[in-house]
Amino acid sequence: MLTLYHCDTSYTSQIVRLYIFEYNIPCVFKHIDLRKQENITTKYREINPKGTVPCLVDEDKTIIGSTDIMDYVTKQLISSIPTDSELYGQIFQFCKAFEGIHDPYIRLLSYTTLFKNKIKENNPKVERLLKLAKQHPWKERGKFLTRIINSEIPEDEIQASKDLIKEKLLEIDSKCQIKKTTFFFSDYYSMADAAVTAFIFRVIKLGFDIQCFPNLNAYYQALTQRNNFRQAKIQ
Ligand SMILES: N[C@@H](CCC(=O)N[C@@H](CS)C(=O)NCC(=O)O)C(=O)O
Repeated sequence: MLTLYHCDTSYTSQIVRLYIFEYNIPCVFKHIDLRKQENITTKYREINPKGTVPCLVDEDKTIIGSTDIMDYVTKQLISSIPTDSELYGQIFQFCKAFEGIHDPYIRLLSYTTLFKNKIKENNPKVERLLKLAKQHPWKERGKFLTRIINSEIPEDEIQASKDLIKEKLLEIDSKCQIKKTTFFFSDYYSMADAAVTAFIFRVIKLGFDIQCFPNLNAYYQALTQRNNFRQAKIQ
């Protein structure tokens, strides 16, 4: 049986949850609360030394990272998807590159707008929070969290993230306009559909208006009507 370590509000966990529910993959879900820094406890670091979610465990195998997890699940359990095709390779590459939008752009905006106060509510002592950030097994992440806690993110960095996300929305809208397939790349629901759905959900939460991207909007609305969107409890 697969075990997915995830967090309810984590964007990359949401991608994997969408995919797992779309294909009814039998899986045990274990919640790691990022607001309480459960991801950097010794216990969780024994599972994933990087201290991130999502992380999939299948008996003696551990897979870290949303695209690699979906790739693993597809190859092990979804026989209807031809994983040796050129199309599958393109989908995989798209999702890998898309991870680079999350980190740093989506992450920076999520922390500066949505999560900062939530983390502080769960950890009222700033000193303790800074200590935890220092203990982060991924040094760069720890430094990033320290900058967030100390409100050290300059406005131009925030603006650059917003500009990059607008560019991505435009690209997705253009692709939705010209595509001849049911889904983003293919006539089957692929990991790219999961990644793009979670991305659009998050950017709406971050205050972006998607009404000015009509093709993207129509594609997104259709995806939110699917059962997996409800089951994956995207929030
Ligand atoms: N590229 C990875 C990113 C994983 C990642 O950064 N996850 C975030 C949540 S969305 C996390 O674990 N953050 C906790 C931390 O870095 O302390 C993926 O796609 O899975």
